[in-house]
Amino acid sequence: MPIAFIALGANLDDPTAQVRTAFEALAQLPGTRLLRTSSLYRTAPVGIDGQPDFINAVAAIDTPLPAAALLTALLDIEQHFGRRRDYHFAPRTLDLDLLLYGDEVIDLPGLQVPHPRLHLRAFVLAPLTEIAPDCLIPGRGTVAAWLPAVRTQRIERLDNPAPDAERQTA
Ligand code: PH2
Ligand code: MG
Ligand code: MG
Repeated sequence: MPIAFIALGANLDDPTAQVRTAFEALAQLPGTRLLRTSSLYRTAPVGIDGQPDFINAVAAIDTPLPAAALLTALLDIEQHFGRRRDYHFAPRTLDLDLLLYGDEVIDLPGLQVPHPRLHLRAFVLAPLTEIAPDCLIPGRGTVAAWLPAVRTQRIERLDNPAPDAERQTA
């Protein structure tokens, strides 16, 4: 089964709790194992003015869901967490972005893998480097190699990592 990497982000209604609970929701996807979870990071909004800081993290999962079905499942989880899309980049209880799906390159409306901006965002690169430093972004090299380019983006690793994850749903 392919390993998929998911970015988690929240900046509304106790973002830390949202992200922690979202790890559990990923572990409950059909046939899916939550392989690794990064620390939580407090991050300055990127490309958005006047919003609270975000809590961001990255998870690695092993899943039988094809990429499109996984994306649908992620959007369902966002809904379940009360996500409202009042306007583009509205503050959110939970955002789940599919970053990587094995070594696949997918370019469909609404589903681009690798995520087209993942290599430009410290809030993705830092947690991804933490759990998978040698991980390859198809067409772009390793995640760790991109990190120096985003060092001006404010990001703080919180010293309260989520409990170690190694779960299998029935
Ligand atoms: N998500 C965005 C845009 N900007 N900035 C931070 N710090 N964290 C995010 O998760 C984030 C963002 C679009 O989804
Ligand atoms: Mg996003
Ligand atoms: Mg999203």
